[in-house]
Amino acid sequence: MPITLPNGITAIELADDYPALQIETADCSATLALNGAHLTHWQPSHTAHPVIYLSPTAILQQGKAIRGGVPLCWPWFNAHPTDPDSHPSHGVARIERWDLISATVEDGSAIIELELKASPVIEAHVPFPFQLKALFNLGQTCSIVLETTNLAKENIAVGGALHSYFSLSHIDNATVTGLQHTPYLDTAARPEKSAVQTEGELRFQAETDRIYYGSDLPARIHDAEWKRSIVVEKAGSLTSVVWNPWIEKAASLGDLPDADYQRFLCIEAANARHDTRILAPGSTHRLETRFIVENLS
Ligand code: TA6
Repeated sequence: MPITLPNGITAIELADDYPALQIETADCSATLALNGAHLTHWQPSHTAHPVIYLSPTAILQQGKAIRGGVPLCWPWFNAHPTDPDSHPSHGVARIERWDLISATVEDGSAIIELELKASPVIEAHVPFPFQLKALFNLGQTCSIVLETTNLAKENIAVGGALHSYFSLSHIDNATVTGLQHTPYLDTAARPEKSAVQTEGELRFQAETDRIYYGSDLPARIHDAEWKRSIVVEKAGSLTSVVWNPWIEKAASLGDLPDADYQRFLCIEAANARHDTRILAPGSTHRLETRFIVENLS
């Protein structure tokens, strides 16, 4: 990493040739891998448990997505819209090495900017020139911005998600509020089916894979055991995804311990399905999310 790092941010390796930044400030502890510009850990000083879940069997290898943390899914969400067999699920940004552009510490928060530069792998999957930046503000709260600028002479289509894995004491202790009366697509159902959420408190007893439509966040994850709520905000997104793989799907994932579906929940700020954005030449789209932890008395 050619830039000079300030006090509070140090360069580490999470595995051989797998560089990351370790952030230790008065306000938080965090870890940010350069592969995928992937936040793998964030814990503000006022909460006793990590906020972001990371699989203990996550694969830390170039070209592989990290299970857990906040994968930056770009420039499509889930399967490639037209040729899923030729392109990686959730795009290329989360599997490629990013460049560190700047890192500062201001008032207890680490402010870090990374950029994804074109590479043969990316050019094989992304048919347009772009600028892609990831901006992190890590302190008492956590903000992430994925900023796409269209460098092409024609419109481009950009989808994706900030695929945030939140750490739980146990899925049975977790409820989600803020999504009542919101329409969603149940993509775990076969065939997929549309519905409207009726319950004020969403609980989890099976595989849950829902794309909520509308500007439906903030949502709150309440953890009764850890006596905290995680507020998930977003901007630049009209679809939110709530995902837990549950037993069978968890067992099928080689980079997740079978029982660990009990230890996380994903709430994602997304540009999924019809919310894929069309960017005119020279225009910019910012997909944003922010996490706030509230301790419950
Ligand atoms: O965001 C939910 C989802 O699209 C699920 O359908 C599931 O595939 C999950 O993402 C994880 O995808 P990954 O490619 O990281 O295994």
